[in-house]
Amino acid sequence: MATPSKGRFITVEGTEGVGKSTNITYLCQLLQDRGVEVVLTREPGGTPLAEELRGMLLQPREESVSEDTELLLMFAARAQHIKNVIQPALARGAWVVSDRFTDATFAYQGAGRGVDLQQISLLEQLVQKGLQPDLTLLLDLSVEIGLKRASERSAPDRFELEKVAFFERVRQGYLDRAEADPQRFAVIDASVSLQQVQQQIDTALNRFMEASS
Ligand code: Z5A
Repeated sequence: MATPSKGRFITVEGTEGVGKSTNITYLCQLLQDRGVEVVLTREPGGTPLAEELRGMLLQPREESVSEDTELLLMFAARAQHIKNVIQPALARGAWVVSDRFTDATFAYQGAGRGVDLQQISLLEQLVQKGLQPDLTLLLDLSVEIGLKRASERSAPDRFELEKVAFFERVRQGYLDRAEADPQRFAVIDASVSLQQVQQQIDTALNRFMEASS
């Protein structure tokens, strides 16, 4: 299969414990096997400053964090990430694979916390200036199984301390975005075995590469 020369932006999304970290490694290997230069990154984070902001955002704390503070810190980290990592990589023709991007803001801060989606859209325009992922893999899994998988792996961060109802809203927020933009999203059933999840990722990537070559 011919490898497209232009840089592409792929994001991987989903609620807690859906297997993003596990499957991103697989996705990057698939791309490298096709001769693509891959830049693997994540949000919040991806640059030294943005990683500091990530630490502030995820650390459980006694002081309550206002929704606006959380939203603005997410976009502050994103602005730094876009300017210093994503744009330069795309400009030289590399493919950027990001563990989460702005769909997470619409799902967590929007659907989860109840922040007005139009306010998020305004910040999206300000910070991204039209930049959007070319492909988004949404790993979808019941909240119950995802939280169980995540809890077996590490201590909970500030988000993982939220109640099940919060994650149900986040999951629905993601599914609504996928339904509204089926061209960009591929919804992956993450409830099945790792091998079956990876088969679905293979299919989605093949379809995307054929469409963009
Ligand atoms: N956040 C936000 O609110 N707004 C935003 O705009 C952005 C982010 C960008 C950090 O994200 C937090 O930031 C996040 C949302 C918020 N909330 N939290 N917490 P993160 O992506 O760094 O953290 P995470 O969502 O908690 O990711 P995670 O817990 O690391 O999950 P994961 O990467 O999706 O899962 P995993 O580590 O690959 O897999 C979990 C376990 O399941 C592991 O033991 C695997 O071996 C196992 N696994 C994976 N796949 C399978 C299958 N198919 N079968 C069985 N077991 C499996």
